[in-house]
Amino acid sequence: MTATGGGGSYISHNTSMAPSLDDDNSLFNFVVQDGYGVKGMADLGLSKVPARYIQQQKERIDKKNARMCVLPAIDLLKLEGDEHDRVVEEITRAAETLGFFQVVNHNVPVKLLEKLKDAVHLFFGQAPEEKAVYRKGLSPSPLVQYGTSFAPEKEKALEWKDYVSMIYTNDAEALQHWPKECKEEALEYLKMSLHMVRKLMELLMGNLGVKPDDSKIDALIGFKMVNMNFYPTCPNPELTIGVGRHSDMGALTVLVQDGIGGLYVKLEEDIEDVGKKGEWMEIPPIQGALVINIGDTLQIISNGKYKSAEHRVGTTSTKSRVSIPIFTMPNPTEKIKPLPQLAERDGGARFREVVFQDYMSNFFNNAHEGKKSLQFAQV
Ligand SMILES: O=C(O)CCC(=O)C(=O)O
Repeated sequence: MTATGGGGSYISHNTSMAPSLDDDNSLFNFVVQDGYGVKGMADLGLSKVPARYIQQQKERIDKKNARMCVLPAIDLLKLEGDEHDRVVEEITRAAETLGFFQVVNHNVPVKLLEKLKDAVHLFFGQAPEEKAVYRKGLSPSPLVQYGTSFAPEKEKALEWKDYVSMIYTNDAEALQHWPKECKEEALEYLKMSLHMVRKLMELLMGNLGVKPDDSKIDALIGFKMVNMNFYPTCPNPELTIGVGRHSDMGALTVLVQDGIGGLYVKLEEDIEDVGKKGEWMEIPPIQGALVINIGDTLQIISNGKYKSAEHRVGTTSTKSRVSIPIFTMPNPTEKIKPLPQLAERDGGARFREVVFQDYMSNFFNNAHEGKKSLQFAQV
C-alpha cells in the first residue's frame, strides 16, 4: 500500500541506506527501533509519506478552515502594578475556559529562548547514531530518552515527530546526563521558567480558595521534564499530524514554539469573543512569548473548574519546526484528587483519588486520544 494510492518508490534520492518503506516492519525498524526517527526517514528525500503515517480523515487538520486564536499575550509584568487584579482575572479565565494562554515579560530572557531553539536544531541535526544512543532501553541515563512518535507500538498512524525527553532531578545530574548539545540552555530555560510556574500556580490555587504555600505547590509540580520536539518537513502535511489530540497529564506546561506555527487547541465549550465549542484554533507563534497550558492534574484538583486543554500539532512541507515544552507534574507517589472544599461546594467530587504514578502509566500506555486520559480519574 502506498501513501497516496499509487504504487512505486517513495524515495527520490540517497537510496543506498533506505529501508523498504512499502514494508511496514522494515519502516518501523528503521524509524523506531534503529533510531533513525522521522528525520532520518525524511532525509532520504521522500516524495510522499509512507502509509503508516497517514491519519484517518477525522484526525487530519483542516488548516484552511482553522482560525487563529486572537487572544493577546498576557503581560506578567503587570502583575506587579495597578493592573494586578485584572491580570489575575485574565489568567484564571483562560484556565477556566480554553486551558491555554500566552505570556510575555515572563522573566525568561528572549535571547535564551533563541539559543535554546538553535540547540534543538543542533541536537536533531546530528547523525542518527549520535541521537540513537538515547533510545528507550539503551540510553546511558534513565533521565534521558530519545524517540519518535508518542506510543509507536499502539498508534493506528504514527506521529511525524522526533523528541528527546530530559527529566530534572537536580542541576548536577542534568549537567552530567542531559545531551551536551543542549543541556545548558535547557537547564537554564527550566530554572528560569519555574519562577513563573510557581507564581502562576499561586494565583491559580488562590483563585480556588487555597492559601498558596510552597509545600502544596511543590507537591503538584515536584516532577519536571523538558522535552525537545523536532517536526521534520513533511511531503504531505494534509495527511499527517505531528502530535495527535491529547491533553497533558501534569499541572502546567510551559512551551516555546518557533515561528512556523501548527499548534492547535480545541474549544471544550463556546467561549465569548474566541470561538465555538468543538472548534480547533491555532495558537499563533508570538516572538518571545511562552505558551502555558493547563494539564489534567489541575482539572482534577479543581474538580473540573480549570480545563486541561486538548491540543495537537500539524506538520508543514516548508520548514522543520521545533518546540520545547516543560512539563510540571506531581511526584509519582503523590495522590491527587479534587480539593475537598470544592467537592463539597459542587455537591460531590467529579474525580476519584489517583496515585500519580498510575495516572502516568495509563497515559503512556495508550496512544493519544484526546482527553480520554482524564477518564482514568473520572467517577
Ligand atoms: O509542539 C507543540 O507545539 C506541542 C507539543 C506537545 O503537545 C507535546 O509535546 O505534548
